Amino acid sequence: MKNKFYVTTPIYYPNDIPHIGHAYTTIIADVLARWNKFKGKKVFLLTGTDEHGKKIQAIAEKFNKKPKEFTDSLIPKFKDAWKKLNIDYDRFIRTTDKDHEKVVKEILQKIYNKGDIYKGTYKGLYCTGCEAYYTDKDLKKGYCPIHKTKLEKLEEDTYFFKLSKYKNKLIEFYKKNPKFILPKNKKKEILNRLNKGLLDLSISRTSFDWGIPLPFDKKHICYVWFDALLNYYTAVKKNKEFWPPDLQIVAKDIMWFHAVIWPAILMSAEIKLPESIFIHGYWTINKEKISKSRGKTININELISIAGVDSARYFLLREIPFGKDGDFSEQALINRHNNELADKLGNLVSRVEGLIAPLGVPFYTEFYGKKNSIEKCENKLIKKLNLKKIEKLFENYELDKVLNEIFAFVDICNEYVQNKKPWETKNKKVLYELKESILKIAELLWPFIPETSEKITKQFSAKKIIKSEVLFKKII
Ligand code: ME8
Repeated sequence: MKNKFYVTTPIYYPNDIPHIGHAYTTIIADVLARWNKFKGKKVFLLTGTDEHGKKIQAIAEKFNKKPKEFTDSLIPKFKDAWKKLNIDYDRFIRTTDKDHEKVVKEILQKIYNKGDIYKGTYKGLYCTGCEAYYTDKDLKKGYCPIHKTKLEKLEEDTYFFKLSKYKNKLIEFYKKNPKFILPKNKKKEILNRLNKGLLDLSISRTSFDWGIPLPFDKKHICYVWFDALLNYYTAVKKNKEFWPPDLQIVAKDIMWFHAVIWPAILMSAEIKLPESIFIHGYWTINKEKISKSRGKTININELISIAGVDSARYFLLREIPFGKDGDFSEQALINRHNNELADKLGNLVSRVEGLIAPLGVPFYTEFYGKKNSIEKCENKLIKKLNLKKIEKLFENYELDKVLNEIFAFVDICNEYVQNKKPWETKNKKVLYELKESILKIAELLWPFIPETSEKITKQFSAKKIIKSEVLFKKII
């Protein structure tokens, strides 16, 4: 089935409530899902939580709870956040879901049977924050390159997945599928690291028990990343027509797992690989890494309380080019809310509404009521909208540029009102052109700001347009 779009977010660790970083990835997925839905495709949007492993076990212990009891208490926070942000997901998967456990065991057994898993011992440095082993050369000044924390020396019996066997196959795959790792600079980074060598991957633990036991050796618990990555496969196992994922969105912190380990597991399990892994940048807050312990974090309720849901969605996608890092500040969000959503879009809608409202139903009848009346009426204004360009930008996931393009057209419409002065000329044709253009703008903005878009569409498709409340109140 080509007419489908399967898009995924990472499954987040429910060790805390979600923040703007998680919101960013999830909103991108939602925007692209909505766009593809609008284009008539069958869409599946997956998100969820990654609940096994040492990190979750440790935090649950801190709260005197069983791991599952602890994660159960956090799941509503994620679901509530996505609901408030209007994320229209098709499944919220939890790695503790029964069907997922079954899939993980099946795949492990399959790979084991074909000889891609063997037993050995592992000595190494482990970061629980990353749930990953590091070698000396990965470290930054002796500390974890991501968390900047000290690493634990671990030595344990473990099963290894023959990851090294797939090094050349992966390189070959990237060459044949230039869109597999996006953007290009990230592909370069991955290739550089891959060319330095690829070690086999330790995929089981015996030092704790919170996870899925290996089907061929129950004393061993499956490594959390091996378990987690397979969620993307579990989620659509019953809707096979969606496989493989068309787009998997992650940030650079976990690109290695998604661009190297994940496709190698799929190659070993003889499952078709995803089309594209898109690696986006990192948000900082006032130039600092998001960190709860240092008070540098913004949760979803705080984000929405600044200027509303649509302004938050708009800001996150508009502020930074897709793939680049960005800095979050409340003032920057307020500026975009005031200067772009209120002054440009809100102003256009309210002016045109105000001009059409006094005309009542006769305006509608003139342009829409009679047979063929619309065809007779050429819309010169709407022709200035470059739809082809917008489609192309959507295809390349350049969402900030899509918004740029739509807002350039909003500017054109505002200038049109200014220049044509329909309040003086009483030219209804101009109003018709504006009305149709506004409906088109609303349609194109639906993936980004669905609530506002639906309000505009409802208002401007009515037979009798009436003056309604302002869409975006300015924040002073
Ligand atoms: O890594 N800027 O979960 P996680 C942008 N469970 N995006 C950010 C961000 C930031 N500052 N902080 C987080 C895990 N993200 C694993 C994933 S998938 C099989 C397992 C987003 O809760 C971004 O998408 O640490 C990043 O990749 C993800 O949250 C990490 O979420």
